Amino acid sequence: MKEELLAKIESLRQDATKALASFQNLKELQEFRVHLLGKKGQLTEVLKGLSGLTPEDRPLVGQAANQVKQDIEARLVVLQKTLEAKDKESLFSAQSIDITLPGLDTGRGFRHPLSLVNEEIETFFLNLGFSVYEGPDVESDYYNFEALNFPADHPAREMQDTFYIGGNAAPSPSPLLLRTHTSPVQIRTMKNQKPPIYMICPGAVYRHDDDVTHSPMFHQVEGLMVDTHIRFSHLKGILTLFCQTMFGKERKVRFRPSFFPFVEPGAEVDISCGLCNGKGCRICGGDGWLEILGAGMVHPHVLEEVKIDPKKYTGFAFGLGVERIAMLKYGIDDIRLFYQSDLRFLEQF
Ligand code: 2NL
Repeated sequence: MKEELLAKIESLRQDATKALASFQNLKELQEFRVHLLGKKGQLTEVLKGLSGLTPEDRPLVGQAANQVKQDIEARLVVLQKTLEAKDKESLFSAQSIDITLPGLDTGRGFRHPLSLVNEEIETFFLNLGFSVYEGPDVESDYYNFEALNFPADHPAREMQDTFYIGGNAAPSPSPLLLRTHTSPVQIRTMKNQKPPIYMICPGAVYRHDDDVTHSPMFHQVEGLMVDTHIRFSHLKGILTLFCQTMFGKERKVRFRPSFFPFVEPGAEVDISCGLCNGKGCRICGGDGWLEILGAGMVHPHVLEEVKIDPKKYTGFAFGLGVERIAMLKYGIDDIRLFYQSDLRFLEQF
C-alpha cells in the first residue's frame, strides 16, 4: 500500500514535469491543474488514500504527496505568468493596429447656414443699438392675433392655417397655438417697457404650409422701433441699409404698398435681382425684383392695446423669413435642405 502510493506520487510528478513543458496556452494549463489538483484530481485522490495507511506510514507518504503538490503548484504559477504574457502579445499583433498612430480626426465643427444668416441679421441691428428678445413658441390667440389688430374672421385664424393646441391645455376664451410670427414677443415687450423700444426678435414660427419654398416650421426675425418722432423715413433708411448690408451696396431697394392688419401704412420691400441685375430672369420670376421683407408703421390700435399713447409715440416694424434670405443669399432652391442634416450640403457655408 505504502509503496504503491509512493510510486503513484512519483509517476504523477514525472507526468506533470512532462506536461508542464508541453503547454501552449492558458486553457491547457487550467485543464491540467483541475485534472491533477482539483477536487477529483489525481493527486487529491492520492491524499484521500492516506486514510488507508498505518499511522507510521501516513506522515511519510503525506509529506511526499504535499512536496510534489507544492512543487507543481509553484511551477504552474510561473508558467501561467509566462503564458499570460504570451497571450497579450499575440492579441496586440493579431489586431494589426499601430497603437502609436494619432487618433482619428473628427474634424472641426461649423455653423448651420440659418445660424450664419441669423447672426448676420442680429449683428446689423445690434450695431444700430437694437436689443435682441426671445419669447415662447406656444402662444395664446390673444398675443398672436387679437393684440395685433387681426379681425375675428381673418383667414390666418382658421384651423387650416394655424396649428392650435387642443384639449384641456387650451383655455377659452384665448386658445393656445404655435405662434405664426414672432410679433407676440414685441407685444409682450411693449407691455413691459416704456419707449424708446428698439428691438428685434428672432425665432421659430409655425404655419400650415409645405412645399419647396415653405416649411411648417421656419424662422423669422421681426423688428420694432418705437419712440417719439419715428417716421416712415426711418423705416426706409434703416431697411435700405439692412438690404444693402446683407446683399451688397449695388442692389436697388424698392418699397411697395401692402397690407398687414398690424401696420398702417404697410409695405413690402424688394431688392433688385442679383443674377440679372433687374432685367428679369429665372430667379426673380422675370420681373427683376426679389421680395425680402414686410414692414410698416405700427397701427395705432396696436399701440393703444399695449398702453402706449399713439399721439405721443410712433413706431415702425418689419418682419422677414430667415430661410428665404438664406436661400436668396446662397442660391438654394429647396427649403428642406436646411432640415435634413446632410453634411454634404451643410459643409458648404
Ligand atoms: C412678413 C411681414 C411684418 C410686422 C411684421 C409688427 C409687429 C408689431 C406691430 C406691427 Cl408688434 N408690426 N410686425 C410688421 C409688418 C410686416 O412681417 O412678411 N414677414 C415675414
